[in-house]
Amino acid sequence: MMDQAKALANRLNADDVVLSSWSMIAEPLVAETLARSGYGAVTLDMQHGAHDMATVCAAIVAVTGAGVPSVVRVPVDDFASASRAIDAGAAAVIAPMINSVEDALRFVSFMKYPPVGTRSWGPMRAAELAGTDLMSYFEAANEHVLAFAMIETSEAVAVVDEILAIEGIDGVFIGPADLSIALSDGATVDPMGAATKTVAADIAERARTAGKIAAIFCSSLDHAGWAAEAGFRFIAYGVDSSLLASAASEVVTAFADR
Ligand code: 3PY
Ligand code: MG
Repeated sequence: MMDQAKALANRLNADDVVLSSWSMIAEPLVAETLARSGYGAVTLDMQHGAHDMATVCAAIVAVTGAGVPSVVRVPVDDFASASRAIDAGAAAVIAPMINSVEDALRFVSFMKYPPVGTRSWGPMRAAELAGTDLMSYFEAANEHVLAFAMIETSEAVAVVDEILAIEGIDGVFIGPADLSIALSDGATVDPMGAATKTVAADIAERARTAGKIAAIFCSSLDHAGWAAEAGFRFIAYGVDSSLLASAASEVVTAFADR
């Protein structure tokens, strides 16, 4: 079986745009369906989605079996789950609300083996799914298994260059909804608004200058297209529950209009 962490890292490092779907329904078959629909990755959301570690482990098997990399967004401050997700075979982890250099360093410590971090040994499942032996996994893991720090608060924006400079932070992932709440001081949620886009595009450029990957969550096809133009390379667009709801309502409307 192909090493999906290596495949994802290689694509992103080659400046390829990777479109990820977003799995909130904690059902591995749904994640697998997204993987088989042509997406470049499937992100399993433990922060706002219904996934727990058991469904993440099962979904990683299903998505990997479809030949697609799995990415896991862990809950806030749950760096232990980051280590567990990559032990289970996730190609990358997205950590929400990384608001300081200290938060970022702590995230790295759970994601990377020494000397970069202090990740604990136990990647049997990851090596098995990647079709590699444990020593080869160990030698390549720090390079191929990606750590994305979410930038979605004013505190994070203020120190984004310092976060980008940290060895072991492979990229930054913009959360435009939370960012818009922060930028408006709680006045609105406007993930696709001009103010949010300006700050996000600036961060994408800073990431690229630092040699790191720019990633973002998008809420429409236009938004995703804008993100690709702005230099984002890992673009999450397409939430399973919304995709299902819109397809279902199209059917109901079409039947009513027949
Ligand atoms: C945000 O927009 O705040 C996110 O976290 C996207 O999932
Ligand atoms: Mg958020």
